[in-house]
Amino acid sequence: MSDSEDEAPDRQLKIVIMGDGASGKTSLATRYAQEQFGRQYKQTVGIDFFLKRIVLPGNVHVALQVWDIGGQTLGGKMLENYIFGSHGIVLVYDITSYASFENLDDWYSSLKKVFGKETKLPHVALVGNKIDLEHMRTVKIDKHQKFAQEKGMSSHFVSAKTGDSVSLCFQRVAADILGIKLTKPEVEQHQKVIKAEIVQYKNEASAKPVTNKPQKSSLCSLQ
Ligand code: G3D
Ligand code: MG
Repeated sequence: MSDSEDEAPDRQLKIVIMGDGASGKTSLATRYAQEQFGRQYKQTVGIDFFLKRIVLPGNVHVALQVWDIGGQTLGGKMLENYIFGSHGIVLVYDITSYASFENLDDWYSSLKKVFGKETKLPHVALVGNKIDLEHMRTVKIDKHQKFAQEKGMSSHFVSAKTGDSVSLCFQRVAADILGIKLTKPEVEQHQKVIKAEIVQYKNEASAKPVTNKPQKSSLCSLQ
């Protein structure tokens, strides 16, 4: 653990990744987490979020709690618990699945229901995932932009598979929440593709951590 990781962060932010099954929530969370862990890990059942420490312009140290709603579906009983207290919501869809985009309307409504009419919604980011499959895109960029604009969301395109813009996406979400402007070099630095293999989730239910060593508890579960 480096010195900077020992330092208390200036801010702690909770970010929740929502969206249809198979849109790539777990891949996105895992891809972003891998940067920190520098090795593969498989998500085990019961792990709901990981912590990631980042530094924003102005030397603002932020601890990001990134939550994956897992198998929660629209109207799921636990959904409210996941969303509760969040500062940012990442609404993810698969650019090759029009249904996953259309359903974001319902995901957004469920968000409004949880937060109520009077309360301000947390920052919402619209994320089109799987841009490595551009040739199979079924959701036009115009549609994406219009939806984001209408709802006051920030707009992002990523590939959890190649890592394209994944780190930039979370960096921008954190900066937006805190009202910090990213500099051009910052943006360029985070645009870099994170070189790591994508994890296969086929046996998610029986997945075990890759090593038997005791793990540092950056992974946490909702009881
Ligand atoms: P979920 O957590 O939202 O349910 P997953 O989605 O992260 O489990 O991803 C669902 C499937 O999409 C997985 O494929 C995963 O590998 C794939 N996937 C996720 N992100 C990307 C991406 O950016 N590009 C491509 N090409 N595929 C992606 P399988 O086949 O394992 O079900
Ligand atoms: Mg998942």
